[in-house]
Amino acid sequence: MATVEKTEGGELSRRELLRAGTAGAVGLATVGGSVALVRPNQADTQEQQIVRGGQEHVHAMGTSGDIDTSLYDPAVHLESFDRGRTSPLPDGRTLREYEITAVDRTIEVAPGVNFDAWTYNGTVPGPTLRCTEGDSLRVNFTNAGSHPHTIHFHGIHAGNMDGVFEIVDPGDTFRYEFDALPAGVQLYHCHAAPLKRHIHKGLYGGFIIDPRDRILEPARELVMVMNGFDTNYDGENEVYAVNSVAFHFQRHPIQLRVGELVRIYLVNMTEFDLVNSIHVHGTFFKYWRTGTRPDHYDYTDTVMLCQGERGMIEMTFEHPGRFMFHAHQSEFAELGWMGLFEVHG
Ligand SMILES: [Cu+2]
Repeated sequence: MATVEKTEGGELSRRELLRAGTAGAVGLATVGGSVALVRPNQADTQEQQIVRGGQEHVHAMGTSGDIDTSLYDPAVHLESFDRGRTSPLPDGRTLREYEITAVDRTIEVAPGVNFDAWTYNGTVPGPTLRCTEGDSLRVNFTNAGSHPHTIHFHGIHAGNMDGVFEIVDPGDTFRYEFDALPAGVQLYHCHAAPLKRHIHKGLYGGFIIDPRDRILEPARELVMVMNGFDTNYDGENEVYAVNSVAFHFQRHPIQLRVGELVRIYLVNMTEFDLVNSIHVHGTFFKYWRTGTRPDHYDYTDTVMLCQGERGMIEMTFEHPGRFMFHAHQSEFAELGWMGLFEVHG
């Protein structure tokens, strides 16, 4: 059994986590006792991060135990879409109304690893908003958090609906109104300064605008938001994941059938690292960058996305078995960005 070293002051760095990995424990597993992760400035006790240790079994790669999924389940987020409250408009279009509240919440980013997040509606990522191209959207935003926030939507809209200059202070509200344009895989995130911190704390989510004039083939639809967490506030991520929880889809493989069409809405919200990536084993996929041009796709098994970049994947598996999907940056994979498809014949 490997042990995880601590630096002076009790911090556990990402490099140490990786070194622990190469010694046999890999990734985020902690062995025996408890290891406190605290930011360099220990005066800010609100943001102390604690790793609860314990006498836990260590796997070859991954984490031991499981998270409490009663507050947030990455597998539920994977297939959940918030389509808002709809009502018809006189011009024949649809009005779609969403309620978004920013709240501070401690989330579990790996079994026993807590992170003091800032969230939209209590989860990281926030809800995946979904609408149809041309819909009239109304987003009622309440800031119930401890810091000023906004919602900045990627899309085509008026300057005063851009969620940059209209800072919403704690206790205040703001209504964003704009039309859903253009069709594709979009995203939203807080745009209050310092931007890097507000995004990294968890204020982001997927925003899917379905095309109006063409129906996508029926498919198993999955939302994967690639993200990372700087649990000791040293300016780099200690934990990587899709949908926030390290190795979650390795512990709980995504169940598929041979020949089943799978469509992944992929969004990269990783801070601190310029690019992230996804590699799928055992098959190749079509990839539409931003999902905006149906006539233009790549056929590959690996794509890389810059911060804020997103796209749409479609694929099927021709063979049954267990197939990994993960960042092709091996370091990210070993720190949690690793999952499995379990394909049944
Ligand atoms: Cu913010």
